[in-house]
Amino acid sequence: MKQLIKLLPLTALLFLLAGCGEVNLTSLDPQGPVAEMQLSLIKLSLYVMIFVIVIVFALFAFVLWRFKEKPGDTHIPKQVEGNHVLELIWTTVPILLLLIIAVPNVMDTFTLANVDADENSITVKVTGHQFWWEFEYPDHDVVAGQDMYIPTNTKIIVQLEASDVIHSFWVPALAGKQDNVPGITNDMWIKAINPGIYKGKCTELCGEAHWLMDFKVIAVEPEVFDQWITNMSQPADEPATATAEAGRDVFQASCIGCHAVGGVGGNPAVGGPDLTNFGERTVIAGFLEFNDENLEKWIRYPAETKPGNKMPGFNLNDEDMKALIEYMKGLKVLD
Ligand code: HEC
Ligand SMILES: [Cu+2]
Repeated sequence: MKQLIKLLPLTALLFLLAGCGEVNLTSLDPQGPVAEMQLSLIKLSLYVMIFVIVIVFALFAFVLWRFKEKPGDTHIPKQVEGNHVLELIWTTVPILLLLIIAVPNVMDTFTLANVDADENSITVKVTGHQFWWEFEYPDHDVVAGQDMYIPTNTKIIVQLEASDVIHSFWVPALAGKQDNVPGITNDMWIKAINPGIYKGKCTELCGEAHWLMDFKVIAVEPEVFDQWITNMSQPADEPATATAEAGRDVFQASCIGCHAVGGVGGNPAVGGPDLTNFGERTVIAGFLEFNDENLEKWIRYPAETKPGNKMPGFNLNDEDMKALIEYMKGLKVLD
């Protein structure tokens, strides 16, 4: 017991640290109406529970103190079995408390389940793959990998699907999690108030690299989003330099079969993320800091870098590698 007590401060510290972690990977700082509604429901239940616990413990302490057996006690306290007033109180108070929780929950559930389009809503089909994310904009014929661009203050209707196993789409700052299930489309909606980058994670254990299956929701002003959509749906720009042009040749020889750029290439069966705007990513494959060294490491040794992922490694010579990297960094659609 003494040892356990000694461990208490350490445990408390652990819980505190667990709360820090990455910025905005939290439901406690909502950035849109869905997350706000969900947080207010969490708080409401919490307050009701605190109220019940305080009352119950207070009564318990009072009873312990008031009816403690004292030396010389001869009678037992007055018995209350069948007392109508008491029975009424402990039936109606819990009913009232449950109603206080139930009414807003049911009302918000209807609001959250309403995935009907409004005049400026957009639809994004989100497909989970082992171990990366695909974002398709069916109204615009655009596909993007890893980063989900959305316009601010717009209802985004999200259609969740999966190509292999169950994944789960979670962007805590914008909404609670929901599963991507193969063969089923789950609908939800999100809305971001302010421009910003909101971190997301897969939260259904889906295989070896599940823990690295991170993504971002990038919310931009509607004008920027329109620009992004237009540029994503156009053929890729010509490479800016001769080296990048040589890099494009390498890409077309080795990579285009799995990765599309500017609407060309890719393969839904064995493919990888669309790389049209790859130069604008801040991480590679969801988690590796974006720089030349890591990009080379990824292309040469993907299996060691993100164990379990489905990209084969490429043993290119240094000149080809340099050109390929220059080409890939130039894949941008927003300037
Ligand atoms: C057989 C299909 C296949 C081929 C060929 C292939 N890749 Fe990939 N690639 C993938 C898959 C699958 C992923 C996703 C890996 C993951 O994160 O789980 C991927 C991911 C990537 C990523 C990370 C993308 C992102 O958005 O973060 C880069 C960069 C990349 N590949 C570059 C290349 C290059 C360069 C080549 C050619 C030299 C190439 N790939 C060839 C399947 C392939
Ligand atoms: Cu997953």
